[in-house]
Amino acid sequence: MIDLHYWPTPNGWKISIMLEECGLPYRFVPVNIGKGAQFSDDFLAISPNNRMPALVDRAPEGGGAPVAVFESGAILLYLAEKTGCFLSAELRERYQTLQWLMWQMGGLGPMAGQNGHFLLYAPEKIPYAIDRYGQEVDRLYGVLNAQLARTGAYVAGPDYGIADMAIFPWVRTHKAQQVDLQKFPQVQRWYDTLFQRPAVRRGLDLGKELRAPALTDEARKALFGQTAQSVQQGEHKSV
Ligand SMILES: N[C@@H](CCC(=O)N[C@@H](CS)C(=O)NCC(=O)O)C(=O)O
Repeated sequence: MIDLHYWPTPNGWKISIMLEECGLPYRFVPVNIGKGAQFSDDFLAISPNNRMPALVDRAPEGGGAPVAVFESGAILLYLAEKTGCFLSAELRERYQTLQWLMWQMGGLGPMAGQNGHFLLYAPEKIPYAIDRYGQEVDRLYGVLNAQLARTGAYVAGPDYGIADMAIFPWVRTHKAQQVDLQKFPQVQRWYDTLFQRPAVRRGLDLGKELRAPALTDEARKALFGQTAQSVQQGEHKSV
């Protein structure tokens, strides 16, 4: 059995979608990041970066002790290797997928995260930050659009895979990111295709009733203002 430590956010959806696509049985363990659950000792033991998602596989290949994995890109890889699904074994195809997975992890995810922060959560509107991240997100959508025009199908080629599952949840937030998908017809085409997949819908639905309509003061306190000192001294342990 797999334990999925999760909260319904874009990085969490990557893994709920993958688990649903693979049909693997799993148990959903909520990590309420708005209440500081990411700082509990039990969670930090499997995810020392105090971020979700994280996964514990209690029945790993070859047996032995449970395997714990944090970072959504590493978890997608782990599940692809465990199941043999959504990542080709052929060298060129495999690295097509891996490079787009890394593009999401190092580019689209962090940039869209900062874009969303300065648009939605920053206590004051800082035009330079909004322009800086908005422009980079716009550039990344352009790169994605051009790639999807080249493949005519999925991000890494003719087959759907873990790169699509990593990128889709962030594109799901395009409205909040103030990205107009009409500017990116290939992204729109791909987005609509993925959105029709029943497993994608089930993945997006996991824990949706837990999503808070707005950022509360308590959540702001748990999520923002973390420093090297505060995380080492357990200052955010509110639950
Ligand atoms: N690179 C990480 C990012 C994970 C991440 O940022 N998760 C957010 C929610 S989307 C989180 O757990 N935030 C808790 C916090 O900021 O303390 C991954 O892809 O797994």
